[in-house]
Amino acid sequence: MSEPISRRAALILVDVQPDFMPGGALACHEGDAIVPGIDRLLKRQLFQHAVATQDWHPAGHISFASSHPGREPFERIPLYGHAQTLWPTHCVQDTPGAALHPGIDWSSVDTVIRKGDDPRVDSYSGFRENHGPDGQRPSTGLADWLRGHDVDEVYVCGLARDVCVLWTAQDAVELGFRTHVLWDLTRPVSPDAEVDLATRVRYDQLGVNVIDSSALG
Ligand code: VGL
Ligand code: ZN
Repeated sequence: MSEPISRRAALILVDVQPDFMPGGALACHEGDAIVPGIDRLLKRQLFQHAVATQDWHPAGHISFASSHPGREPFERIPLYGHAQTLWPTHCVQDTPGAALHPGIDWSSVDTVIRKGDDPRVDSYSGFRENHGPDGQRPSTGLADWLRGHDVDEVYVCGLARDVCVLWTAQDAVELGFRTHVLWDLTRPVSPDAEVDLATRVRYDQLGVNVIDSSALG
C-alpha cells in the first residue's frame, strides 16, 4: 500500500551524524543501517521540502557526563527541575562525529537546524530546546520555517528513535502538524527490545502515524 505525499509535506531528518552510529561516541543500535535508505529516499525527490537537524554541542556541554565530576554516562540528574540524562561526550561542534553523515547526499536538503549549542541547555527536539534555567524552552525556528513554506505535515526519520526523533515527533504533533515517523529509517539508543516496544507504543499514544518508508510513493 503506498501513501500519496502531499505537496505540503516535509521530510525531517534528525541527527544523522557519525557519533550516533556504531563506532561513534553515542552509538545507536544499528544506527548506520538507516544511511543507505535515507540517501535513496532523498534521491527520489518525493518531498517538496526536506530539513535536517544537527546535534551541535560546545565542548563542556551540560549534557555530557564529563561535565559533572563523579557522574557516569547514562546516569540521570535533576537539572532545572527536570530529569537530565548524562551522555557520553558527543557531537562536539566541528568534529567529524558531529558532521552530517558523509554517506548521504545532503544537497537537496533546504535547511539545517543546529541544536544543543547553548552550553547550559540540552535540545532533543528539532523544534525547541529542553527546559533551560529560566524554565523556558526556546524555539529553534523550525516550526516557523515549515509554516513559512506552507508545510502542514511532516515525515520524521533519523536518530535516535527513543530520544530526538521521539521528541521531535511529539512537538510536531503538539504544534499541529500531521506527523508520521518512518520507522525503518530510525534506530534507538537502547538495544533492548522491550524498551523499543514501549517506544513504539509511545508514538501511537502521541498520535504519530508510524509507517515504513516502503509505504511511500
Ligand atoms: C540525541 C542524546 C543526546 C539524539 C542527542 O539525537 O537522539 N540523543 N543528544
Ligand atoms: Zn546531544
